[in-house]
Amino acid sequence: MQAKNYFTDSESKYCVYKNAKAVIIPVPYEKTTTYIKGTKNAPRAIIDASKKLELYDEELDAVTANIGIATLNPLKACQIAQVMLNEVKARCLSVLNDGKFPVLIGGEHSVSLGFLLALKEKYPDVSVLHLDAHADMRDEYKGSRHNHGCIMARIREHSSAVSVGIRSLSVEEAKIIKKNNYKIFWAKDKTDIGIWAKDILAALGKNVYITLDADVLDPSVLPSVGTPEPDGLSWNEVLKIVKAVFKKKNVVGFDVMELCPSPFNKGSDFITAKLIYKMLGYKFFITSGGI
Ligand SMILES: [Mn+2]
Repeated sequence: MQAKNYFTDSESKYCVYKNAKAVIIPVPYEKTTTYIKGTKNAPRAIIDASKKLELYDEELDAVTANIGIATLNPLKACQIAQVMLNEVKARCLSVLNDGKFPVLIGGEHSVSLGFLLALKEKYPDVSVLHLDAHADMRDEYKGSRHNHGCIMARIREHSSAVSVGIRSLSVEEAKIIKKNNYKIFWAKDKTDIGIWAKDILAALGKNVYITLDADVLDPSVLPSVGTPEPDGLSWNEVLKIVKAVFKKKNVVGFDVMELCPSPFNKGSDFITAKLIYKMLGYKFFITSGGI
């Protein structure tokens, strides 16, 4: 199950599954993307780029890799959504049952439902922090309820969720959000990120799953995504939000989805790898205190 090609280029003793506190679960699944294709290549690109990361984190004064970060073999992509979801759920659950912290890397966003269902077995009250340019609230899209544009509609059937950075949606999605009074932090309303972070914390429960679509970041920071949208969050804004959540909540798992690697912008792969590494650092090296 453990991959030979693993996240970071840390000494191999830290990457052995039995010693690892965190486990990377690569899911190179892509079936329903609609604009630029290629997110199935993201897990490989992220892992390749991660080997060039500096392992010392100057913000945390720590070498995050020393917690032990194992990497599983990429999940075999199957084109039947329900089978894929079941496999993602089973793999995430086995990592959770081993007492380790799961990090899923996609692949398209639709498989996050399998991760949520695994987390719910352990943490029935888990709430979801969703960072994304898109609302992803279509009940069905292009004939499938498991289209990547439906993921938050599926997730909200099981858990409460807070969506942050949203700046692209259909009129039907806007109606659903208004009707149900869903908590959305619109990109257009972003002013003071510290105030946002406090409001986001207030809207989340104790146990939190973070699902992050790479397109939440502004395309000037991270252009290689399938459906880029202007006026996204900066690197620092995303870090400030997730840091506050890691500090104040029990984050029980996270995913980073929808990077769409481009041969013309390898930097996006590296920045995504660094984001994952920063989030792992926050999980294991920051303690509760003020924000
Ligand atoms: Mn998106």
